[in-house]
Amino acid sequence: MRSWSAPKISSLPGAGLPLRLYDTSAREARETSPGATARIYVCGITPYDATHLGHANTYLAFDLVNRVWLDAGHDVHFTQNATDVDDPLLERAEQIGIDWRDLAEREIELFRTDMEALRVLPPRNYVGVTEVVGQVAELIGRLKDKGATYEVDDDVYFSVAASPKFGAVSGYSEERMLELFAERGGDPGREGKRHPLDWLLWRAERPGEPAWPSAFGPGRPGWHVECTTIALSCLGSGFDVSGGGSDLIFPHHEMGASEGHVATGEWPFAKAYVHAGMVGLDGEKMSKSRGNLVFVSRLRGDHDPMAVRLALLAHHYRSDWEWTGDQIASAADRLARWRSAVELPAGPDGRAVLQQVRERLADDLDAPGALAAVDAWAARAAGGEATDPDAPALVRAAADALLGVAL
Ligand code: 5CA
Ligand code: ZN
Repeated sequence: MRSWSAPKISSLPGAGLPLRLYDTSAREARETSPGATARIYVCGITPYDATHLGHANTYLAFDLVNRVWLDAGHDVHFTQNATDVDDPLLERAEQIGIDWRDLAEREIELFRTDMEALRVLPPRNYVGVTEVVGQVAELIGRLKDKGATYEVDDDVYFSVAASPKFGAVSGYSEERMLELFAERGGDPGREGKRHPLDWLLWRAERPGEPAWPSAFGPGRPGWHVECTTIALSCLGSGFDVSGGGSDLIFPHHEMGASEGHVATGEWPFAKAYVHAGMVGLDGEKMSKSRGNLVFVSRLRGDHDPMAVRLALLAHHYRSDWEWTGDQIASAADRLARWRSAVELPAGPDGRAVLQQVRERLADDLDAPGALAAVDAWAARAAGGEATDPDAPALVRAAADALLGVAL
């Protein structure tokens, strides 16, 4: 499917630093060590509603990963899916009386526009699940050949007993897994399953639902196997980072890793699992199903998209935080201060601020620390420190290339 347009990235002098990221499966921060090409898969939207600030926050975190790797001299191969056929999408389409394909297309297009406005670098492969249903069925066939699947009525399940690595990503207890599985689209109580945590790979056709032909009869992919298929076919196993919000740790990334491992015999499926915190509103996680959403499209109608970007970057990507209306005003102030400072004929040492921004971002994406470094420079420039005539242009370039903020 069409990706979105790439913003131009300013070039910077010198070289960036190796990136350390908190890896959920290692339960500590570790240095990423990509080859010449760094490979990253970031789970995309389920396109039944507009992009909210929680989504944007997650995608900005991985945009920083992309930018830090580029700055360190890597080519970045970034892949993202769109879950363009799934229960919530079908339900919403039915509710509002439009074709599910039209709903998905409309929301994906709005998502592209939002990502462009926020200057998020586009994926090299932007893949809708409906484009790869045949490949998903093939992967399920491979899992079947390994004896990892069984059927309940005509639905195909993955047998958790077939996965020696199950639990390695989240490290959660079985009790916690069962709780989250029930909350997040799983069916622990379904009769006929061998283990409550076994998960759906292929959902047999139901009346009125879309279906594709397959070796297991007509139906559609289960959720986790879509991402496993797309990641394997675009990036191959052992890719550098699998990313998403922390609500994807379990079951999604846990189950996807097991599928990848059993299908290929290779481990790790991803070298690091990286998760962004949840953005809330009024004490609850911002989510489409709860309806407590602040849409990017609405916010950027009233404010400079660069202020929206700065408002999100003001929080560390791993923290859970609450959106409040005043945050956009302080981000707009910050943007104005930075913009005036880079218009000055000179400022304090620009190389020093570039080094600080690089260091802060390389340290598990400390964006608030990077913002503080630019704040301090801008304040000194505004106060009349003018030792370096190259500094304004260099700070402008650093804000653009590393933080994605066009001044
Ligand atoms: N299509 C699946 C992934 S394969 C999905 O989770 N879609 S989603 O539309 O629900 O979420 C898209 C991305 O935004 C996911 O990475 C999810 O973890 C993240 N996300 C969802 N809600 C929030 C939130 N409130 N705060 C931060 N990130 C969120
Ligand atoms: Zn996914």
